[in-house]
Amino acid sequence: MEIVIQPPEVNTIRIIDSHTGGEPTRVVIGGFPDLGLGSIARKQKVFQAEYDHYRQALVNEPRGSDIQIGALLVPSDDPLCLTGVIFFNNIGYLGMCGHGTMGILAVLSHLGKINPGPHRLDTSVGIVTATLHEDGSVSVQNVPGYRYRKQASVQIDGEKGSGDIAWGGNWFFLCDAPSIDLIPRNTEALIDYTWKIRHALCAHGITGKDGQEIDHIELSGPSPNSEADSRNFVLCPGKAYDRSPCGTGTSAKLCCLFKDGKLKQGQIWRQESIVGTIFEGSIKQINSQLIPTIKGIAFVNATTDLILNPEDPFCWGIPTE
Ligand code: PYC
Repeated sequence: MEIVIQPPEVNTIRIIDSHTGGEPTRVVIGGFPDLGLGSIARKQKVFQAEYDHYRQALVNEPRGSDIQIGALLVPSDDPLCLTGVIFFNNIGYLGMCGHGTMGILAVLSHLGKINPGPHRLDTSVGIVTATLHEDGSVSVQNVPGYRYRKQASVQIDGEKGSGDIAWGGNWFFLCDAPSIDLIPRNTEALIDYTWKIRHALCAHGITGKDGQEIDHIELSGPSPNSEADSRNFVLCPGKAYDRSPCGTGTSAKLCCLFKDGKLKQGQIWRQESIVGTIFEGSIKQINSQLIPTIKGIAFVNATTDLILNPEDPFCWGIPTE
């Protein structure tokens, strides 16, 4: 299917914005340079090497903000896939993005390009199947997840702490919340705390598989909402926190719960975010693989053509470094 819709003018990029549980996704549907042929991972490398200034123009200030996630739709080599997608943020690129995948389906439905049912999307870390339901909600069957290390030790503020290291399409360090309540009023303290964990992991060479950087930190705690099983706070790579319960973070959490015998196959886990939005998650085991599915809903809130004016000193965003 041809998703790309060219904007009417050169030097414009056509985007559609949405949010999923409060977390924004900016889907790029036209006006982006051709990234050539090959896998999504290869196209992502070309994006990074040759067009990183487009990433900055799309998600950084003055057009975006630190919390903005971008999703560039690109053709997939796999004829069974609806589209390929490259996810990016204020500092770089993401493997998978759960809330962003829900946003893409909401956008394609808004454009009349898809009907309810399952749709395969090709990401740089593998194929996911996202099902659009009649009520607009979306279930994302993610790439296989796993717990890489149980209760890895790390010094946080001179005190010994520990957490699980797990893959859910991105790398996560998952630990219990400290004595700071997981409520919006405490976001600054929670950012400080999780940023210290992030630095401690780097300083002590604690990584995911094959030395991959753990760039998301997920705190879990009780929820004041009796409908949720837990509330989380997820620090994203560029120091923004996820307003949604984080699809890949929830996937990583489901794998840990399953391994600890706290969640059975098919059992629903209701993961709440710091702002009170919920994803429903479940896990199934196929042979030795754990396949997480997460369900939520995204709302389209803007359709825009961004203008790339060479006279504008911040045409390519305000530099972040
Ligand atoms: O939903 O997977 C997610 C996600 C990753 C970063 C922000 N949201």
